Amino acid sequence: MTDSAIALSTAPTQPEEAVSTAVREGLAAQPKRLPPWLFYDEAGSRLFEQITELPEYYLTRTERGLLTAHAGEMMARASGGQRLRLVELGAGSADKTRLLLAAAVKLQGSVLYEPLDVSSSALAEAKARIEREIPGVRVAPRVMDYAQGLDGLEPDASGERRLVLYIGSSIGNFEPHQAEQLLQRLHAGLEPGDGLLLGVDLTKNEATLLAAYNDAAGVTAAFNRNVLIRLNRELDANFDPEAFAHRAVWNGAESRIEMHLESRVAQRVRLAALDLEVDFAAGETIHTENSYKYAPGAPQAMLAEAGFTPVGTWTDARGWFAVCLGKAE
Ligand code: AVJ
Repeated sequence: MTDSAIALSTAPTQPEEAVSTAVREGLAAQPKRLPPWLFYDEAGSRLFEQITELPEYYLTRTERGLLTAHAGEMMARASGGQRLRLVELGAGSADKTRLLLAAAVKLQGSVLYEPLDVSSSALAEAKARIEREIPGVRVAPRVMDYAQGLDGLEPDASGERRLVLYIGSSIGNFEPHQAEQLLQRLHAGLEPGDGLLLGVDLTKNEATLLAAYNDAAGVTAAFNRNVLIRLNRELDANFDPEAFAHRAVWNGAESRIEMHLESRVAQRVRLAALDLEVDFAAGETIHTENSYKYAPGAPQAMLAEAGFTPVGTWTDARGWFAVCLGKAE
């Protein structure tokens, strides 16, 4: 091995620019904050998968129940008799998506699935697994950030209708005005007859909401603190994760669950890669996530506001979660 090869292989990896910028801004803000997308490094993605299986975390289970019961009807209504292709925003592990893909194959024999994600490794895994497990599905992954809309998608020359899947209540991480803007951008990238299938968590009794984000096994607490472990690794920081308490609270005025990390003591943390020192007072918090919960009827109103005609809503018997279909005009 040459000297330069050794130098290259041992050089500290550059922190990703988006991470540095978000952390620098967020920890300088008052109150301090970090964006929720920082949760999803490899360990965080695994912890999130564990969250989805917790007894208290009703979201995934409830949405999966809706898709299990109604995927056929959802696909039929979206197709309106024409062939569909499915585009998924932030596909991740694409676990619940299989129910929709299987329904599309049943309806039309085969289907093209275009998962969009910023992680090329997650996409490659999803492609291999889905093509192996659901015959009739062809997967065409796109590495892209959908936050700015669907501009990266080439126009569809096949004559198929696009159905955009935005499930999992991911939209709940956005401020309502940002959510509205995202739906408008999606609408602008679609043709008349195309659709959007949106999964949204609904308002419900406070105890149920609080339990879902304060699970007894402490997985959500570990998920929240994992962001500090990520900063230790990627920004050469010296956070003591156990010196921060997990807090999840219901903010009724804003209709959202908030997650925070609360400094148990007065402490100074150094982030060497940013050449930054940050002081925390005892009890001071870092706001790490908002998870908005929508009132019944609000998802359909939001779709309509963005230019979609709401043509179907599926909810569970308790009214805890909604999957809504909007059609672009
Ligand atoms: C992936 C944004 C839907 O808000 O419930 C789970 C993330 N945070 N537990 C949610 C999350 C804490 C989740 N979303």
